[in-house]
Amino acid sequence: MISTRTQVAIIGGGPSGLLLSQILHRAGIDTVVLERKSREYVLGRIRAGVLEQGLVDMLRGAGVGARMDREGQIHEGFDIAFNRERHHIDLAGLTGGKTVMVYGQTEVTQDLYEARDQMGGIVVDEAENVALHDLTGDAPYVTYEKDGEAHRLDCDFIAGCDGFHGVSRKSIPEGIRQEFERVYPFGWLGVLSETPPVSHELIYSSHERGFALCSMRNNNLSRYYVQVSNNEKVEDWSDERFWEELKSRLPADTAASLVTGPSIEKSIAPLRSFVSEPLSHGRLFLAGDAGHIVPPTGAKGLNLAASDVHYLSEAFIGWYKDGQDGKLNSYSETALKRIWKAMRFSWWMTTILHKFPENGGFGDRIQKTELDYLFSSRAAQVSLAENYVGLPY
Ligand code: RFL
Ligand code: PHB
Repeated sequence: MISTRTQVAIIGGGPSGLLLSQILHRAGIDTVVLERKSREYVLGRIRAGVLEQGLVDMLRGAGVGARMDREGQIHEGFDIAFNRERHHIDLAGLTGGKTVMVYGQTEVTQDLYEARDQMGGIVVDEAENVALHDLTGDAPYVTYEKDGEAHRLDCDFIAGCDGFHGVSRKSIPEGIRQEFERVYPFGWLGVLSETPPVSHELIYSSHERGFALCSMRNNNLSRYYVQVSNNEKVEDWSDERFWEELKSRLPADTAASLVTGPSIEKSIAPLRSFVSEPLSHGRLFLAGDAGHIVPPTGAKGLNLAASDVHYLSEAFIGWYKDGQDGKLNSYSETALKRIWKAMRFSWWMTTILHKFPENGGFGDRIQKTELDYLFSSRAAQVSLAENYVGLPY
């Protein structure tokens, strides 16, 4: 058994774990990140694309904002397509100038890995059989295997940043953990293609055939999604079939100007709302997808991971610098308040824009009326916009 020690052991090298490690390192707090997959695998995952101002500021503050500021796109609004028309949501005008940044999660993760390497941060990849021990005592530790050798990592605290399928959440005893969940009867089939985006802003489309989203990564890289039922298989979706389906769900003039091309990535993501409470247990603290999942409709998953990391890094810094445990004790409650607001918003965006097979006549009318009301009411648009650009933290 090889034994080492750190102050904060971080499980998971996704955006939550890497950002937490970067912020703590800059504050003089020692961390080790344990990641189950290879770096190549982590950097190959295509996920989020929309960053709130809060995350943008955090990345800049952590010294990892330079490439984002060069290559990212600031978006002042987006469109909702409905009934063959596009309605503009003027985020900046409705929120007193607030905007979002379109910059891929893949790029954020790459920038964080580079910064960790430059600062000599330790990220152990392909760490297998990670297990958490003695969470409720003063001396927790983590065991894992790397290249066939057993390791033990002693620490003061463990940050569980290992996503929805990780081990950290499951290390909280079942009697203490409460889970709240809604699984939707559909998923998103996503395609990445090296084609110019159909519009310079995002288009969320509500259509009787189902939801569609036109997004992007840069001027020659587009990201498109269509709602599919839960039993669809990605192998059954040729590129041709995908483009036809996407076009059928967009207003005719938008569909006519869509440039298609070969997909360079294609995958189906199920949609789910999920919260595990509390987010801490003894010396274990959960952040990001390890503690909660939102459907991607509101573009909130990565941004919620960032606000968790903000609260958690402040709490650790308070403990190490000032000997204060107040923010550690209140971390779960503080983070959950913001999480539930994003849960509500993501659920609502999902509800108004997707086709729900079980809706029935009444449900369909209410859904159409939600959109009618939204397009005709500035108050409703202000509410959408303030949530989309991100509630303060
Ligand atoms: P991650 O990214 O899942 O990273 C967790 C890491 O932990 C590792 N791991 C383990 N490591 C060690 N031991 C174990 N036992 C482990 N088990 C797991 C994993 O390999 C992984 O590297 O969680 P994190 O860091 O909390 O980040 C969360 C975000 O990735 C996620 O919320 C977003 O991608 C969600 N999301 C979006 N969020 C937004 O804010 N804006 C968007 O526009 C947006 N679009 C999306 C999305 C998610 C999507 N999918 C595929 C779920 C679009 C899609 C299609
Ligand atoms: C994306 O570009 O992947 C994306 C954008 C907005 C969303 C979800 C995903 O709401």
